[in-house]
Amino acid sequence: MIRLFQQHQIRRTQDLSGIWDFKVKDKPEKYQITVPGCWKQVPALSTYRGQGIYSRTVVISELTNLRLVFKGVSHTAEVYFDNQFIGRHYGAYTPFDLIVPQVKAGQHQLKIVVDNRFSEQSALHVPNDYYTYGGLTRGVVLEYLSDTYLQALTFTSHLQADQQWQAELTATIVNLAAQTKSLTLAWTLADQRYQQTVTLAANSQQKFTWSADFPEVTAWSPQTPQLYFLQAELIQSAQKLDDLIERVGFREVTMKQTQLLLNGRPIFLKGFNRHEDYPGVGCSLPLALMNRDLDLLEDLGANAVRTCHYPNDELFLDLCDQRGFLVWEENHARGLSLAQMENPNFNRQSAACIQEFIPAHYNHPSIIIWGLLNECASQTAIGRKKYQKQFKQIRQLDQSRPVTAATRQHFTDLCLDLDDIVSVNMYSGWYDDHPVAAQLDQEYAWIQHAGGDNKPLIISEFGAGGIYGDHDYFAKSKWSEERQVEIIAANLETYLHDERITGVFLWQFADCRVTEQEWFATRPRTYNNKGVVDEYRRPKLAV
Ligand code: ADA
Repeated sequence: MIRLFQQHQIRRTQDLSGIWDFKVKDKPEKYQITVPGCWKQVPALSTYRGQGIYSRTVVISELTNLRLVFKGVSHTAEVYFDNQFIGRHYGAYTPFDLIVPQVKAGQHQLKIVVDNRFSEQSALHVPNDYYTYGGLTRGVVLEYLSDTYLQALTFTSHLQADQQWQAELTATIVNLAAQTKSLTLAWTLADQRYQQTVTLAANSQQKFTWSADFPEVTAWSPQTPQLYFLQAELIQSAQKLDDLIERVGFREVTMKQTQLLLNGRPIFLKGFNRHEDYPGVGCSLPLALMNRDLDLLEDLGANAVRTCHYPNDELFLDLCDQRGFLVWEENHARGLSLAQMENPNFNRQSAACIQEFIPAHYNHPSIIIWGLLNECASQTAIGRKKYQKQFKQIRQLDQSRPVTAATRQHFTDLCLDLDDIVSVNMYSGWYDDHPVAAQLDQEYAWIQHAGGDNKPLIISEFGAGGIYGDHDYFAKSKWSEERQVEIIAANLETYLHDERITGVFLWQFADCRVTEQEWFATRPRTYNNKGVVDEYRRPKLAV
């Protein structure tokens, strides 16, 4: 399953989830492996970093253009169809698709060589305070495409002065044929219909728009997460050629001075940072465990999640849409130094990640903030140029959401003027041994002069390590559950009662695995232990 709703009623699709053949490159052993999944599920491969080969046959029932959709391969994929190389993709956390034209009916061979090694070639996947797993970690789908097909739909809603909703819609249509095509594009949304004639030149791609008022709809909000199906169909001489369905919510995110507004009303974000990680399944959580995480977050009183530090599986975003969670979704990057940002592949790989995830996730009403470059070199002039570039690229792709970058360059950050929302990671009581309120006051005073005045302020990380089961009632030494409680409580008491703050994201929801060699010395058990639940979601005292 790749989405929580059906995206096509006309286009034929085949979910390739299941058991695939797998082997490690240049080794004879063969395994039967689950897709989606990480190869660490196989006991013999639980720490393997290298190249792995996934293969399976697919049966095609009629001559067709075939589209292969990969929701996430960690971290580099080379795809072969009937032993012909058809494409390559870098980056574990963004979807990509490949088209094989005019495939004949019958059996065909699909092979994907997956690589999760760190090297100069990889600027974003580096040894880090989370783990880069290997595998076809998110869903894979095969689609039968007509020559002319709907590539994407976007939906943007706006609350007008009379409190009525208006929406701007776009459809991107591709014509693979060598002739011009004239078709009908039929839209349906919230019981309204609209049709237009569209003409596409041979081998072209074009955008078409529809804009309308929707006086009867219910707004999407955490209290009423009302969703609507947006459907577009391509019709030629009464024959339906293709369709695409998106699930959307009418909601608007704006800012008024230091406030963040949802549908015109101020909101306060009570959030957690969450990594996609779970023992046994790595980053490839099945739906049941994703949903359980949201149950636990709801139980903790949270209304928001930050997808630190990369775009998430769309199934998780679908759940957030459905359950009314507010999401800060982030471009892939964590703690990159200036030298790492100067990797010759950094600009290209970052731009590709943004180019892939923002359009793919644009329609999720739950996403209310885009984030970028968590704790990278924002204190340097060269770093600033790279921040500027990413802010610009995101804003070109989406003007409807605020953009922010979480910083820990206290008093030296050069990029606060670029933010729509200022976001600071504060570890008072853990790394920094000073009183929470006094530190916040100093930070606040600096922000006002560093380009962050009159903007909403979010404490995007705060927290403390606590090892599940480690108790030290009297001394409350660091790493004990008692000390973790004390530090989190002191931070929360300050932030939740301070009117200058628009939201908090606790670091972190659950303990997550880290890259071993580079991180073990400061990360007992080779886990980042700042979760309020451990990796199995067993509650610590902090809960
Ligand atoms: C940073 C970083 C997190 C995590 C955290 C920590 O703020 O953004 O990914 O590494 O520190 O635990 O130190």
